[in-house]
Amino acid sequence: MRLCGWVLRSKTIGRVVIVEVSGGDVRPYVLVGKQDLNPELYNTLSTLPLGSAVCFEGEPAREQKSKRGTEFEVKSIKVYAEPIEPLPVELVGKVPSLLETRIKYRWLLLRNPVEKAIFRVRQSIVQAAREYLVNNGFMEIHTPKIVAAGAEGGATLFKVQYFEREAYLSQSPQLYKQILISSIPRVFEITPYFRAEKFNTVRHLNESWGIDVEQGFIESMEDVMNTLENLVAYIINYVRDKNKEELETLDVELPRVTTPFKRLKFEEAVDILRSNGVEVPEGEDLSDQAERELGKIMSEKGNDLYFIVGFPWQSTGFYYMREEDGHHTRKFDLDFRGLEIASGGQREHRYDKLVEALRLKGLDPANFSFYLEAFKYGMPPHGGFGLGIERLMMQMLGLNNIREAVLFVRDRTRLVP
Ligand code: ATP
Ligand code: AMO
Repeated sequence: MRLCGWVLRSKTIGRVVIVEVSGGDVRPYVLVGKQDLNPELYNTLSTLPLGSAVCFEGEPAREQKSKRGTEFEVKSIKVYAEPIEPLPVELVGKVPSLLETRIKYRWLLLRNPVEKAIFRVRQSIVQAAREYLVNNGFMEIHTPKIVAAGAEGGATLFKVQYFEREAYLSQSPQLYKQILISSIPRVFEITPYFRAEKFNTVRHLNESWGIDVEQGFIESMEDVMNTLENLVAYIINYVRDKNKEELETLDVELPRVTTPFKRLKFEEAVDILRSNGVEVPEGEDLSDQAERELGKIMSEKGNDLYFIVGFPWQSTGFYYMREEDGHHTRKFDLDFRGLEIASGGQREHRYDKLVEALRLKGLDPANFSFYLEAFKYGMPPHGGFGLGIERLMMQMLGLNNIREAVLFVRDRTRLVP
């Protein structure tokens, strides 16, 4: 077989040279050249500069002695490119602890098994999600990322000049996935979210990715929560089964996930926190510190993943259905060890109520006429959610900073690479 990659590490021990090549697998290919057996190959391998791009012909060795990767018996090797400057970062051993360096040189550090493993898990998450959703009758859609109206509040909109008009980068496919429920019963999109989050936190990006789902003809919010918990369980168990090498490389143990997840009413969450001495001001959303505390308390009871349901209407988006009591909404969050990884809920599908909700939230229905029109011609009860891919990765892999979960970071200070 022919395999290709980059020379990651090279070591000569007496008459034996061992070269590690970082290629398509998590673990490197290990090429062994023995002077006594094949002097020509030994010479070529011994003089390969670190970082060279090479392809080799060979077969996996019958005896696998290396702990670092798969050993190959090499028949021939060809060099395609050599570095013209020394590598700017150390690619072997432990990945640099300085996040700054990791972000700047991620494209090169991906030759390191640890860095590569993170993004192979990301790829599996997307693949598992697509597999689960398609198998359950959801159709994959693509909606515009240059939009005329935001759905998640004006404060985090990025403005763009769209010819003579002002437009925005899409914060979420919310309005479009709902519009499509007027003709397709189940849709999903794997999509970027652009949000002008002004602060630097370890769990916010300005360009992040989500798995967005919308489901029509629901009986209640429970239908949507079922879809989300089954999807998350499917994704985590998929990675657990298919990414054993990656998880081992990252030193991560992923317990098997079972459903259903615990449902906690918002007021219950507040009570639990207060009885544990955490202050929660009346009428406010949970602070991130309160969320983390709640995560610890829930994990101790064996609930790493849990829903918080029934948020006060004043703190939620206009599109969530308001309960009869006027105070609560059919909105839920899904938290994973104290971090919100998804939110969603049942939507207001009744035209008049939706117009009223826009007004009550201080928004001008005229700006949403393209959206409202879809509610005039038989819009069924529906609901959905957005699941943050990087947030899910953080909690699955124990990453401390969301910036570790994205190839090219977009935050307040980073626009390159
Ligand atoms: P999302 O914006 O996706 O709904 P979130 O995690 O930002 O999720 P919020 O409900 O907006 O959740 O906020 C939860 C807590 O996090 C709040 O206490 C809020 O003060 C804090 N928070 C939200 N955004 C930021 C930010 N950009 N920087 C610092 N703190 C933030
Ligand atoms: P929400 O605003 O809660 O809901 O976003 C859904 C999920 O997306 C992730 N997320 C982010 N991750 C990193 N950086 C960010 N700046 C960021 N913003 C959001 C989080 C969050 O839980 N339209 C609704 C969803 C719906 O109701 O269908 C929405 O966007 O994991």
